[in-house]
Amino acid sequence: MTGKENGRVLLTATGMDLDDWLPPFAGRRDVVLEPDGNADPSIAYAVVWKQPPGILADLPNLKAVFSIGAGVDHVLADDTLPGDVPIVRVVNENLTQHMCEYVAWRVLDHHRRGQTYREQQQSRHWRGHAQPTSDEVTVGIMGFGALGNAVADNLVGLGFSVQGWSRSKRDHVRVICHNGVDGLDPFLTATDILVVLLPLTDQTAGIIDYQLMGKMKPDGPLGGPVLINAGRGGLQTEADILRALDDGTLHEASLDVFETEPLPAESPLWRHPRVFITPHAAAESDPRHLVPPMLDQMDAHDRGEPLKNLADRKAGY
Ligand code: NDP
Ligand code: OXD
Repeated sequence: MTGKENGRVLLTATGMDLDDWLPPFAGRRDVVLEPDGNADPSIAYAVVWKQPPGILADLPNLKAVFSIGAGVDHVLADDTLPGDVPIVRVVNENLTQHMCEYVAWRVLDHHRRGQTYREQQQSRHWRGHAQPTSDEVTVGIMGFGALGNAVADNLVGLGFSVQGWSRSKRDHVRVICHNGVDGLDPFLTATDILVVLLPLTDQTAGIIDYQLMGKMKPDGPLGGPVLINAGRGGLQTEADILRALDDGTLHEASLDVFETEPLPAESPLWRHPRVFITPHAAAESDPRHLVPPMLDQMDAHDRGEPLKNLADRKAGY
């Protein structure tokens, strides 16, 4: 096959450079960056990151939309999205590995007092601090799905005590699992480091607020609770994070995602001495690893096989 025989792929994104996404499609499917006219019949699949609203509205032969990320909030934000088209999200070893690395890096940096030692280095101050072992620290993973489970396995391997919180009941041999609204308080009160890996939905928007941070274990071995958010910025209230940091409710934070991205230059988070910022880079979507399985799924679907890793549109993730 040259790619001509198959339906074409619409590749569209906002705020992201697509140059690296084109080569992996070569020889398998033709890619277009814009539909030919309003009701382009040649497009069978769309691969999207924050698609321009309306671009998917009138494609008569659109069979599925592939999200460029694990989250699908950016796809569902488009009110004109056809109601019956399946949405495939990313569940991929490479992306998972990136997230495991990011979370291990941030957890270990807070655990090993990275910020304190960086400040001491600035003033050439030579002083060691008492160091708890990892099993004395409880990491609570909020959002215990594909990424949360892999991150948990990795942290268990590093010796941390790990808990998970999900919507439905989950089990894990080495992780204490909590779920639902009733499970949230017991999960939070035992947590020293909160790792947020939730999707952004109507239920989770704004969940990381002052009240929630105030429920975390106040007197743990790290000098206070730590927040790591690698889920979505819409999950957090940044004014509450600043308030919690400044009144001691929260000890430190690592934030990869923000209410507004890019994080505006005037945000006080940039300058806060106990906040570590990365620019939504915890787990980049690498086209070399993500496009081949997307193409395989498109071919399989054309042969009549069911799509894998479908988002539940009603649940919003
Ligand atoms: P999954 O869908 O596999 O897991 C989501 C988890 O969140 C599940 O455990 C789910 O519960 C839980 N959850 C959803 N809603 C609720 C709720 N209302 N209450 C309690 N738990 C809830 O997603 P992934 O693990 O693949 O990805 C998670 C998120 O990570 C993505 O949606 C995306 O926003 C973010 N992400 C960020 C990246 C970055 O670079 N910063 C990169 C990749 C992803 P249940 O198990 O019961 O379904
Ligand atoms: C994702 C992301 O959802 O990169 O995969 O944010």
